[in-house]
Parts: sequence; C-alpha cells; structure tokens
Amino acid sequence: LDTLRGRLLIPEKIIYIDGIESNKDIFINAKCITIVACGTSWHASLIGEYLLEELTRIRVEVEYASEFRYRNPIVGKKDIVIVISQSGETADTLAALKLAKKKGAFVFGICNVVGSSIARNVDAGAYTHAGPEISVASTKAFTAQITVLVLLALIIGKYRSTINDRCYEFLCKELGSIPGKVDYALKTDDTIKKISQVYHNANHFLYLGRGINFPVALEGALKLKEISYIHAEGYPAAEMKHGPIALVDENMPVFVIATKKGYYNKIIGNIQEIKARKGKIIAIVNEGDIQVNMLADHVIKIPNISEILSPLITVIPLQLFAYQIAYIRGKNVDQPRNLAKSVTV
Ligand code: F1P
Repeated sequence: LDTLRGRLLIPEKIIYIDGIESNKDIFINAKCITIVACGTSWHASLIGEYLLEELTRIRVEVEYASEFRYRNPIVGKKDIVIVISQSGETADTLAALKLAKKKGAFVFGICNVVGSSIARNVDAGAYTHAGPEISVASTKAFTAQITVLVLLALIIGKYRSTINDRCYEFLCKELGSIPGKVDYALKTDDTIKKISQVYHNANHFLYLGRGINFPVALEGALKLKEISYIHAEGYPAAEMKHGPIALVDENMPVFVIATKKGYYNKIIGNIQEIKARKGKIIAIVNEGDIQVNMLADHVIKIPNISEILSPLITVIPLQLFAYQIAYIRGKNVDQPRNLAKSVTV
C-alpha cells in the first residue's frame, strides 16, 4: 500500500505518480497491458487503451472484470494488469485482480476509495482523489480515472521515448487548461435543460462517437440508462451502417460527438446519413463550429482541446443531460433503482 499514494503533481513539467516511478522497469519493458474493470470504470479503461497505445506504443487489451475472472486469460509474469474501480470494492474487479496476481502479473490499481479492498491487494497504483461519490452513478470518478490514465500514458511514454519532449510539454500544458475548460463545459447546463425539455419523453437514444470519443458515447448512454431508465445505446459512429441505422427514424434522437479535431468530415457524413432518415441530431461541437452547426437540430458548444484529452470535456454535457432528463422524469438521480454503489456480489 505504500506505493499506492497517487501523487498527481503538475508543477510546470514534472508529472509524478509514486507507483510508476518505483516500478519504472516493469513499465518500460511491458509487452502488453490488460485493463479490467466494470461499468463506468470499464469505459474509462477503453479510453485508457487509446491513450496508452497512442503515447506508449504498448499493446493494450480491455476486458470486463466479470468475464475475465471466469475464464483462463493469457496473462503472465511480464504482463501488466491495470484494475480500475471507483469504490475499490467491486467483487468482479477484485476477483479479476486476484486471478491476475495468481498468474504472476504485476497489478496496478486506479481507485478512488483509500484503503479499499482493491487498493490493498494491488502491487502499486494511484488514487484518483475525486472526493466521495455520493451518487450511485459514477461521474467525477470517471474524469478522475481518465486524468490518471493520461498521466500514466505520459509518464510511460516519456520513459520509453515514444513521445518527444515537445509533445509531452504540449500535453502537460493542455492538461493545465482542463479545470477552466471543465468550468466552461458546465455552463452548457442551460442549453441542456432546454434540449431535455424537448426529448424527455423519448423511449430510445443513440450515442455516437469515433476514436477516443467512442467510449464517451458508451458512457453517455450508460448514464442515461442508469439514472433515467431510458433505453440508450452507444456505438462507434462508423459501425452505425452495420446495423443500428435500421433503428433511425423521426423518433430517434441521436447524440453525436463531433469535435473538430476528431474525425470531423467522417462524422459529418454520419450526421447526413441520420438526417436523411429523419433522425434528430444533438451534436457536441467545438466553439466556432460551422458545418455541424448547420446540420444538427441542437448543438452543445464546448471549448477546444487536443483530441486525446477531449473525453475529459465531451463527457460533461452527456452527464448533465442524463441528470436533467432524470430530474424532469422525477427519478432519484442519486439512488437509481436496482443499482448499488459498489457491487459486492
Ligand atoms: C463499477 C460500477 C459503476 C456504476 C455503479 C455500479 O463500480 O459498475 O460504474 O456506476 O455504481 O458499479 P466501480 O468498480 O468503479 O466502483
């Protein structure tokens, strides 16, 4: 547990997490990283896959802990397994952790709750220090987990020289701008309230994103399901033509994450396909956007940020939307039915 003091410091260019520094060689020589988690933490893990592969060039696999624990996964002595859990008590994640350790893997934990079962059982790790999550549905834990994953990818990338100094410094600077941009993104609440008034009776929603924003689409759909009890599905936008497009008609609102630095032209193509089938588009765009603005039924404007850090911002309007819809429908946003804060069975 000694190494499990996630110290996330960004004074100028120094980024430091204890559990990494003291296990530097393991990270430098890693051939593969497997990330296991459940629910929202699993979505953060998928974002981790994009981040780690991009910045460290280490192959990353992401698995549901609830599947991983019951099979015979191929993880061995030189492998790194990262477990992510807000509560640190999720039974499936804890069981996956123990299996990975039994197989000899080095297990790194990302947890919010200090001294939790997962935190006590890992070889090293970082706390997210997101403060208590009072509500059952994870929100700030998600962005905190992504922040740790960004730092992890930056540090390992620097050790392995897979990112150069310029890129490292640029991303550190961008990270420093995140708090201000989060404040800005929270100001979209008034727009989101108005959009929620239009769609609170919808029975289904589709959420689309590409690249690192595909897991954000999954997370947006999960938040809506968890607290509003509305059926929602998240998809990579490019997969839409392989099935979900059959669902699109005038009764299908579709959230599209259409950030400028992402796959902008491709996303515009996806939006046109939906519009041609009379689907309603709610687009998350960057300030100054023109093209999507003209096509979408509603736009939610967020500040510009590097695509690789954008999930920290793009998820906020989706969390706010789930909240507003649940509120309008008279649901208890903090204690949704059938859900527990930590699933310990
Ligand atoms: C995993 C999780 C949460 C979800 C709900 C049930 O929890 O699926 O993502 O919002 O609270 O548990 P954890 O392992 O991250 O604590």
